[in-house]
Amino acid sequence: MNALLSVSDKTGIVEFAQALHALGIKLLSTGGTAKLLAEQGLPVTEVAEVTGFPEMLDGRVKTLHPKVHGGLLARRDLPEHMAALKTHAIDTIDLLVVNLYPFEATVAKAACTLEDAIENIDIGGPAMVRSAAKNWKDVAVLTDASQYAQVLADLQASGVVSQKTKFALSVAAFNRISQYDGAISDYLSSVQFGDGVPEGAAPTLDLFPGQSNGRFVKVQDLRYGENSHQNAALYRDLYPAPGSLVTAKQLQGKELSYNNIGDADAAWECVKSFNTPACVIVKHANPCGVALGVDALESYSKAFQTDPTSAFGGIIAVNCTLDERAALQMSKQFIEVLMAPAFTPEALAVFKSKVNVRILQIDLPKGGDKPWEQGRNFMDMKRIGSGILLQTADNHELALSDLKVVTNLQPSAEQLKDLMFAWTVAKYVKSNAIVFCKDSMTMGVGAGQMSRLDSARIASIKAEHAGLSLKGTAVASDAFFPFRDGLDVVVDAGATCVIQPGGSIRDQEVIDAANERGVVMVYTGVRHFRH
Ligand code: 93A
Repeated sequence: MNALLSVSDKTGIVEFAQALHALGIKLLSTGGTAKLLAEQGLPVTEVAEVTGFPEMLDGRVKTLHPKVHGGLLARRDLPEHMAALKTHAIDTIDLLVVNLYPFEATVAKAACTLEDAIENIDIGGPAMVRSAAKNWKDVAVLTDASQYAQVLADLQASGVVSQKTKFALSVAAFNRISQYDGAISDYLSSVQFGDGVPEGAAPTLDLFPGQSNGRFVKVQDLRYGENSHQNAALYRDLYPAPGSLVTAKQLQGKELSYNNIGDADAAWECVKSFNTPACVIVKHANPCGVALGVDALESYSKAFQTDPTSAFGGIIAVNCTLDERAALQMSKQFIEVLMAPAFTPEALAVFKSKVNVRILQIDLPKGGDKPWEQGRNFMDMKRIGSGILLQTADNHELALSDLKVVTNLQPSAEQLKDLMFAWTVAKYVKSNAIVFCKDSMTMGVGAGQMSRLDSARIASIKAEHAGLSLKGTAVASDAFFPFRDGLDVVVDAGATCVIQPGGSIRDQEVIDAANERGVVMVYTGVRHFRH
């Protein structure tokens, strides 16, 4: 039996080689490994001696040779294979021990250059591992020192490595190669995406728009997760969409927490839906105030009024330049995160002393037809016990022409505007969502209730607490009213027009109620559940 040993991490290799030698197994090895084994008095043949080629190109070509790969890949059960080995004077290699150049450890070092990383990409090692792992029935392939004991136990017990062990080793080998290649791809992608773009390389974003393919790369470890006993990290798409939160530049403030990032994303996704100045304030992943205005100041002031209590410690996003006037107004409240596409120097100066406020500058998406061009995801995912739920993202955008008026009363132009605004906001509110709006401002938000009726009641109560009148408001419901009771609650509160998907078996009951109460109702034909 012949064993080829070629390891970068030499932990335990001498003892393992001694045990193999004691079992009568012939040892082949590459430069550094061979030297170490020979120093320990072990009889070892250099691969260069077997191939008849010296290691060349600074060691880049050591084992890439038919004498090595033939010995690994030949099927012992096929006479033609064995005959071919004989013709070319190739010996079988029955046991392969390889661990790879330390790519992961190299790039983890702060001082690592692109050249260091490239030199630590192992080519010959993975090639041998793949050959051996493919031919697992005949070759045992060890890719980690933790596997030495089991292989020795097999050999000492029966003189061979069991089929069960060999198959497990083959699976582990392919897993290791996949992990290794993943680390290389992640690192090089980060270099291309980040500041370390090699001279002459085109920026990633224009090269492969939207080709994320479900690959994620780690951005950073987070201090903790949703709660302090949970570990967490932030990953981003390999090729993030321009205008998405992960492309943000943090201009000041403490490190973002897990919850900060989740809430900031909810606020940013909502605020970028509007193409006139808008402000969104988020708490616990739900908008607690959304408004349009002539500028950042006006939209913020309106959004704040919706629910000043909840806005405390909130996440604020605007989709326009944040100037000094807006900054002065905002600085009166406790803010966790502040986001805008641009800040005036005077606005930034306002927050200079408030070192805890995390300020993020995020470019708005370029705009275009594709979700990616709008900074949107293609796919949504949700973890469940031992599984993952995948769906295409909810990127539906309602056009005025999609609306169907189902009541005797027709909406006025103003009502239509508020209905469209309310509908856009409702899309970002957790279900069941009920959103009262007037004059392009949220007046009451009911979120995340198990019954639509309760969401409607909560939205009204919140408006009352904020001292807002719901008289003449527009209401959006993210899904249909199953009964007329929900409609009655919002009309009792003062709503005069309602937007909802329709589609309940009791639609007629709800339409009749709307006509009876003298309000406008329009259908969208789509719903926006968000959980
Ligand atoms: O430079 S390589 O990509 N080319 C090769 O042909 C090759 N063969 C083995 N790297 C190669 N190796 C790697 O060398 C092994 O994967 C192992 O990590 C390392 C062991 O080298 P040494 O025995 O000289 O310390």
